[in-house]
Amino acid sequence: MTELAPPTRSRVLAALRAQRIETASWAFGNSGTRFKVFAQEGVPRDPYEKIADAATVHRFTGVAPTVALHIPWDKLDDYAALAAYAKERGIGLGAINTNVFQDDDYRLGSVTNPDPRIRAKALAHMFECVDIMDATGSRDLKLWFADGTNYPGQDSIRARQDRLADALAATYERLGPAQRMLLEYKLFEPAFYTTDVPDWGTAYAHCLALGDRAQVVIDTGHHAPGTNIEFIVAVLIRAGKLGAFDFNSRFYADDDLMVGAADPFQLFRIMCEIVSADVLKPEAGIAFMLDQCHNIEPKIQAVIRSVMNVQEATAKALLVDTAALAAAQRDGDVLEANEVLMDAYHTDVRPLLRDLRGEMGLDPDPIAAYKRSGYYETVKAERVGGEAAGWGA
Ligand code: PSV
Ligand code: MN
Ligand code: MN
Repeated sequence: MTELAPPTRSRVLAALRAQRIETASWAFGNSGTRFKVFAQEGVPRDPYEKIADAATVHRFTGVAPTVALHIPWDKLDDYAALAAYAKERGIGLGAINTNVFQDDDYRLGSVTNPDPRIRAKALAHMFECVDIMDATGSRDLKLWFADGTNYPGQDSIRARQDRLADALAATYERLGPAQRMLLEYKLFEPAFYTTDVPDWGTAYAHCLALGDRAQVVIDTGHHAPGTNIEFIVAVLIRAGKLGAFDFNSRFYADDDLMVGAADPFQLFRIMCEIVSADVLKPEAGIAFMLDQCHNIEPKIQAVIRSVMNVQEATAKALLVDTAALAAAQRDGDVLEANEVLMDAYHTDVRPLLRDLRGEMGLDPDPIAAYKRSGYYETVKAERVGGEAAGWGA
């Protein structure tokens, strides 16, 4: 990398130092496809051990100070005790994810189910998750609904939207003043004909009707191939409705592979929208979370790598020469504008990130440091005969 001018260098380093990436508890447990879950040694046996793994990621990266929970995968009697344990380990508890998709009752949907008894059960779970947020001090309630239909005529599309709106409104009412509701969309799966929240437009329309504390989650794996995700990012930022990302990468559908693995250029383009709108800083309120499954690769190491991938894309976005870009755009110089962006993308930012880690008192190479630490060998020896609930359960 050519030498950066000192003001640029300190601006970029300050932004990277302030960056926050939230890990997910379920990334540390066993997961797989519908064909096979490959069990790994040393996986956490309970939410406490997942927290310990998340704290390990933070210890080596310095920018992942919170971990999201999924209920009931992380069900406990005492969430305040879990929050205290996390604090002891140097991290906090992040978003609370609801789970209204893994129960036989939800065959025809949860909050959009035609049966009012099932809808009430799903709503009660959402309220329970807000109670958990009260105990953990979490700011965000994250909602993803597997609801939809498989066959034309199976149910009324409009009636299901009405039921969804009712459940969201009741949950929104239950939130405290410092709490937010984040609504995630997904094109398809498990429903194959209609999905009740299939796209950002539907999520946006519901959030708009609810109020300021309802915002949209962009899961990068939840779109049709070829979708321009950075366009969605730009539109939602402009509307003040981008609440969070679930980062992961995909080659085909909702692959949940490591972010930045399939398409690092897409991740860069997304981060360019974030940086250019000045919403990278935590105070801007956008949560950058990982929602991934590490089916065949070592999990903690994969989460560390994912954090580093996000940092690399962010560093490149921060290096875009904004003055040169603005001038090229003003002049209508299409190729020059594109080249300014590509120059930043092609910069090798790894030395800069190594320097950042050094300045933060971290090992410049988090993966090597993690491997040297012997953490995995220790937990492998300790954690025998168990497997935490999660996708693999
Ligand atoms: C659904 O595919 C999803 O992306 C939602 O965020 C779930 O809560 C999550 O996966 C669990 O991995
Ligand atoms: Mn997700
Ligand atoms: Mn998903």
